[in-house]
Amino acid sequence: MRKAIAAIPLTLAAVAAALVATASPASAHGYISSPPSRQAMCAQGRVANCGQIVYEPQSVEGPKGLTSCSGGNSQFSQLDDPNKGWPATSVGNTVTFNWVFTARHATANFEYFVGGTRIANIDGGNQQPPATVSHTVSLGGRTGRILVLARWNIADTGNAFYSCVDLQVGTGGNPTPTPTQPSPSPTRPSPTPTTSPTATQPPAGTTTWAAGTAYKVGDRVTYNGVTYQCRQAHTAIAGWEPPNVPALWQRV
Ligand SMILES: [Cu+2]
Repeated sequence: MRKAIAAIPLTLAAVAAALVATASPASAHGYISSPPSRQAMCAQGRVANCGQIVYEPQSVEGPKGLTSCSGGNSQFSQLDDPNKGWPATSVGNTVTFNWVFTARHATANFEYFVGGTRIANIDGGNQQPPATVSHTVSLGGRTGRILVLARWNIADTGNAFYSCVDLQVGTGGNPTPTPTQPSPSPTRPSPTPTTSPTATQPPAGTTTWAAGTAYKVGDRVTYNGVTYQCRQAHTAIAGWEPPNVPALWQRV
């Protein structure tokens, strides 16, 4: 009897710890959604056995100045593994990188690197970024397979968010991948499929928002009786409910 009573506080402590662990990271930060970064490939199920990153592709946060795809986080070390069969997106000599922000932190700048050389530096003015951000970056005539490391440097902390993007440049590849932006859409031959093998596909028409669903640009959902339209292709996770993430959902 005494033992049973003593066990109760332990159980409560475990529940509380679990709540803290799951509640904190899911709704903050940001990452490159297209061309798909390594964490996006993992979150979409296009690369398997990625570990924890599938639940929080936006959370690759580490001290500024690192050059690793994991941002120095051992729990995300799979992102540093060059032998994981990362799909490379075919692009031309310029690429438009699209960021998803689940928290719009005041921004010092965005930096892009290839092989230790900085190829772009975009000032953030120490301001909150808008709901969606796209950067068109020249690859400087590089060809073949490259790895781009992007750093989102936060203005008011010592930290940055890291995204690595595998690209196949030139050599008859496709032009810059379809930007997943709502803004002026030039006519294009066929939209890039953003399907993934593991995520659930939403049925046609307006559906109720659900975590674990792969949404594409233009999909419509309802959440708490309000209708939203998808602005950037993504796989939904808890914490990314439409009212929380204007980068992903526009109220209609
Ligand atoms: Cu954050």
